[in-house]
Amino acid sequence: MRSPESAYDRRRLRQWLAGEARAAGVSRRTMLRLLTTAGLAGSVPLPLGAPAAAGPGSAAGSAGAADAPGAADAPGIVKPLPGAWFTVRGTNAETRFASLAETGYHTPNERFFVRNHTATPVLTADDWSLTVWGDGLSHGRPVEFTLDDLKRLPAVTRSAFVECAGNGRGLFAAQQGQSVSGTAWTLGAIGAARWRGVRLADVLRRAGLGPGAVDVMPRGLDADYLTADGTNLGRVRRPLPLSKALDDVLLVHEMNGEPLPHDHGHPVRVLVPSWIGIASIKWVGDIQVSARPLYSPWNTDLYRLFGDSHPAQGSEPLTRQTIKSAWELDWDAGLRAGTEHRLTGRSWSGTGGVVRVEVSTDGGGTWRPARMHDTPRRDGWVRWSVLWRPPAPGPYTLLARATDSGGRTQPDTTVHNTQGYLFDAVVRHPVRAV
Ligand SMILES: Nc1nc2c(c(=O)[nH]1)N[C@H]1C(S)=C(S)[C@@H](COP(=O)(O)O)O[C@H]1N2
Ligand SMILES: [Mo]
Repeated sequence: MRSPESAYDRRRLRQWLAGEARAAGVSRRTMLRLLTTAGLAGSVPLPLGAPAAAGPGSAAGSAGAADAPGAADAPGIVKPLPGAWFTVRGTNAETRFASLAETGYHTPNERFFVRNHTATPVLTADDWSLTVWGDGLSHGRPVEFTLDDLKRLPAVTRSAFVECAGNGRGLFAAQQGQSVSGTAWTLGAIGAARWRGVRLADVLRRAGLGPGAVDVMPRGLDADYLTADGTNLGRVRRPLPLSKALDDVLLVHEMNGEPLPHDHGHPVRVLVPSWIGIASIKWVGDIQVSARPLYSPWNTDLYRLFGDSHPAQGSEPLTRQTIKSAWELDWDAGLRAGTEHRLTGRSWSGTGGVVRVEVSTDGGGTWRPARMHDTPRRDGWVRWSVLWRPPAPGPYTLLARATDSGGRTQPDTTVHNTQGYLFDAVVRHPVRAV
């Protein structure tokens, strides 16, 4: 069965092929790959040496990106990263899942994971503006919004998690013996917050959304991203289909009742509920509205599934998050044998609320239901608990397996992909009874 996203991708490709002639920043290589995927290579003339998508010059936000004072151990992250809460991974900070046991449903801003391609730009709300531009606007002229302009639109508050597409990536190696590229997160590249902002739909309509628009592409004000081999991919940006943009996407300026912290996109970020984290562009400075399909490295070479089990030219661009569970325990946590413990964890899914969690304390031999503490909600997680008395000292393996409202259950293994996205397998969590 084709997913709506796949149908969407094909529609975009058809629109492209229908001959809106200009290449909107698509590399020849990318175009060739897309055409090959669609079985159309050779049938369409390719624009040679197409220029990178050009923004409206300096209109892409007037805020200056000052160099962020980085924490000593994570260059570019502004907030403190105490070891009890975070594991630093390059320019990123992973939340230690065990530290969430002390928190409620929402992840405190201080403990929320940070995924930075480069460094947090320290921006000032007063200097910030958002430029909405592109040939998908009916009048074709760029429109600017200040934060005060946004705040005059109807306010929306909602809870949602933001989770990196690579969350759990380290388990491809640790649990499945497979090598993948990218940050080797365990399970803490996720946080849930209460966000406040405005509907992107309201902003787009206010900007003069035209009938021909098909894609919108928010872009961050952080620095250009250079890959390990030195290729400049430009500023972080990823197209969204207009249908999603008009559905439930927000532009948010508050996180858990506070102004959005610097590391999480101050003063304004995009929030794309239930989709992979890269869709939720931080420090958004401009949004291109296009009558043609848009491409960026973040929906072509990145954030698709590549590898032996996937189409030679990659899957469709990833959209919704997958399903996962995590124990609020350190790896190899010590638990007293012969004592009853109340163990806790969380489960979530991008395709529906989690309705059932089963746990095993004997490495998967026997299973029993966990006690659920939250109502299943789309875009949210559920907290759960289970009582367990380790019978004798020694090593044990804890497992938790979630099922969502769509009937999807975590599998035993995740199909490999070279960039380690969307790990969804039941995690084997080692503990020691002492
Ligand atoms: N401008 C910009 N937006 C960005 C990123 C970035 O590096 N720059 N990282 C993305 C990725 S990959 C993820 S997972 C989320 C992480 O959001 P957080 O740092 O607030 O937890 O932000 C997304 N938005
Ligand atoms: Mo991410």
